[in-house]
Amino acid sequence: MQNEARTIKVYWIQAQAPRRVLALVKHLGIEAEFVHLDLAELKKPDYARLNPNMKAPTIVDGDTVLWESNAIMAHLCVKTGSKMWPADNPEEQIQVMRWLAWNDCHWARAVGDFYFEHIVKVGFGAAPDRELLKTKVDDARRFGKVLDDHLAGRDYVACRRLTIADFALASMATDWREAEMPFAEFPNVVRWLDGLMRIPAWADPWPSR
Ligand SMILES: N[C@@H](CCC(=O)N[C@@H](CS)C(=O)NCC(=O)O)C(=O)O
Repeated sequence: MQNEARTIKVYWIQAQAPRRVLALVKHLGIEAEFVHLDLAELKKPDYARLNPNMKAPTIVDGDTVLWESNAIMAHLCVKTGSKMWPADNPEEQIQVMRWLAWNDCHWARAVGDFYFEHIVKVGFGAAPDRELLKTKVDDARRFGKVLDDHLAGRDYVACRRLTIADFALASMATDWREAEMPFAEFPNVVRWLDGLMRIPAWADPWPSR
């Protein structure tokens, strides 16, 4: 799998999970063909054969068809030898996996409604439901504090360097100000998110359509 020259296909929509993969492809300088889909195209049989969840992202890399953005990011790192997924270091893998799991079980759920109401819905021209979000503030603060405490004295969430865990955790929280996530009280979270935005591929991951 290492360093093969074939061009991968990346199926994407403009949303947080594809953002991780698109940013990584750009950051690692991987040659890729980008296939933009609309929401209706996600549900068509041709795409459902690649990704039965009918969601994005999906990649096709030779005979490998892969969905789930975190698995795709790990695959791309293995392919290019990037230490953003520490394939040859089990101790570091455990660190990265801890944060990927925490993201899926806690963080994404805590910030997801803010992201959905302010970024996704507003993107479709609908108004955010701020009454609903009032009920989500406690969880956002609870897990925001966990992350803030962890990031004290750290620039990245795992392994003291940029890993796929940073891209996974940041993908819904990047636009936290616009999404009115209650993170102004968490200086380490803000410093980390602002720091990621200085990575060109993270700040602007979107291919031209
Ligand atoms: N856990 C999946 C999430 C995939 C997912 O939910 N993708 C969303 C965009 S962030 C999507 O395709 N939404 C369109 C839809 O559900 O119709 C991953 O990380 O790849």
